[in-house]
Amino acid sequence: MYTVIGAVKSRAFRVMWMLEELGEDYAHIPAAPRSADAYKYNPSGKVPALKDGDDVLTDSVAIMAYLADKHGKLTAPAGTPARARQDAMLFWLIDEFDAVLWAAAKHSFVFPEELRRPDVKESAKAEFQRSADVLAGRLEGPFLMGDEMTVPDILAVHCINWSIGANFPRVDDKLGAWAKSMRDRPAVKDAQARGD
Ligand SMILES: N[C@@H](CCC(=O)N[C@@H](CS)C(=O)NCC(=O)O)C(=O)O
Repeated sequence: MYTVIGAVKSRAFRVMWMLEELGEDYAHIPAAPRSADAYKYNPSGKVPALKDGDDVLTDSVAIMAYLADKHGKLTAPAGTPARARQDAMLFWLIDEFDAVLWAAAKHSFVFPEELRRPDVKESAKAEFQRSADVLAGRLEGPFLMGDEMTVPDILAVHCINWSIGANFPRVDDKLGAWAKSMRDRPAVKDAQARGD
């Protein structure tokens, strides 16, 4: 059985959602970032981590990719052009969504006060809005990569949820309706219930 380390209100939610979609059972340790439990599984104190037998894996996106490959679901097969396109979407989302939200978070509450530059948040919001518009333009099928749900869907929706919590600009109606339909999936509700 898997063990997910990380509070539900952190990037650990991505891994929990993924495991729910896969129908895999897991234990959950709701460790806060930089808590003793977080350091126990990751020397950087970051969450999430995933324990799979004797192996401890870190980084939400690496963990999701590992699980997708291991179970042969929510991914195009490795070594195919479809997979390269899926990975390109994943890395684009890390650059343009996750990194931008994280920069704003660092300058809001992560960095010590003397290192915070609050005006960074304004450019981060503008950058996010531009990227959200690009993503809305690319969304054609029921899922980001077309007919099948894949790992980038989880990453994108988690970042859109994060953007709402961080008071970023609302994404446009098309992207917002899509994100809501993803949020309504039973796997999301089940992962949320594990965190309650
Ligand atoms: N790229 C990593 C980022 C992990 C990360 O920064 N997690 C946050 C919580 S969502 C954290 O643990 N922050 C504490 C810190 O940066 O020291 C991932 O996707 O797992």
